[in-house]
Amino acid sequence: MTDQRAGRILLSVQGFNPKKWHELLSAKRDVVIEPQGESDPSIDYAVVWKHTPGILGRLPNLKAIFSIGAGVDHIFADPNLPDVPIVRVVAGNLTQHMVDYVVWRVLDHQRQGMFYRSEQNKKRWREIAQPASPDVSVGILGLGELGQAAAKALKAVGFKVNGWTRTEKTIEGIETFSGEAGLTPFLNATDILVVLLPHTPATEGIVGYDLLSKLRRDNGLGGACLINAGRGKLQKEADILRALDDGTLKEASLDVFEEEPLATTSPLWTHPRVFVTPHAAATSDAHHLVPLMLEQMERFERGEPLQHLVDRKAGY
Ligand code: NDP
Ligand code: OXD
Repeated sequence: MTDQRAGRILLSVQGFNPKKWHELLSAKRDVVIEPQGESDPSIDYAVVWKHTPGILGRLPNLKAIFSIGAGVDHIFADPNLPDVPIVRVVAGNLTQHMVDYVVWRVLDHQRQGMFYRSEQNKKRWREIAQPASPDVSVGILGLGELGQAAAKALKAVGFKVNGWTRTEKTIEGIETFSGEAGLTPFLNATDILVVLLPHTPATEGIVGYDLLSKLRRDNGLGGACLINAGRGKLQKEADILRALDDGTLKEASLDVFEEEPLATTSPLWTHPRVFVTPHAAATSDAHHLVPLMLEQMERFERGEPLQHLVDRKAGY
């Protein structure tokens, strides 16, 4: 019966239980989790998160790959990736979650949340400076879907906002910098750094000691703060710890890590000025994302172009 339905899907996921994804996708289409044999011509689409490397190369009629996340580094990790369009997640619900996370963490650093939580534990009644938002400059590395939405929300709260991108951009109310030449002036004008870059060969390890040392420390917050919700491979954790311990960095909020899950032995877990979340800033929700993926497949089958395509050359 179900064989009559168009466009069979391979669902290949590692790292979480894809039961919900399977349930929702298979309500409309045939879904398999393993190709049949060495070459499976029956599959049209792949929906993936950290798929088994090489598996997509066994699908000679594959028409498009759908990433379960906004980031696609997990797809490019496959050395045998077939040359078909890659669609990434762009969705209002995911963007809103990221905006909420960024605004939460920026406000916590601005309002000295780490200091006050520690004071409360000691039952100490002591006030320290909390500069108003217009006196704090937030710099966002990456002004894409998520970075721009976060920038607008922070601007609406009252913060000064800067952004850094690969290509030049003009965005009302945001001071923009681009390319290698723009990075140092961007950092020199930033009190709280928010990282919302994709992980590509060009961005790997960018958040190291050298970058952190260029942030503005002589500010009303009492030092520079880091928030990384992009990817763990963007950061060098040993450098972050060194920067925290020598005063280059005051505090950090980290949602992503070089290796996930973060090892229980990592000193980041217990560092008094580090706030850890388990890659939970903006989780892909099957209920919101499956309808968007199915809609894209239908559009494609009607001969319309796919949306939110990844630029293979840029890697994001
Ligand atoms: P986009 O592709 O829309 O935006 C990426 C931004 O990064 C663009 O502004 C781009 O510049 C900039 N950029 C890329 N490479 C460079 C470079 N070499 N130098 C300077 N700027 C660069 O991505 P999204 O905003 O949708 O997502 C960003 C990342 O957030 C994802 O790749 C993913 O890793 C992460 N993420 C994390 C989640 C979590 O829960 N922690 C959830 C969702 C996403 P330009 O504008 O010039 O192209
Ligand atoms: C994503 C993520 O890329 O969840 O969407 O990290």
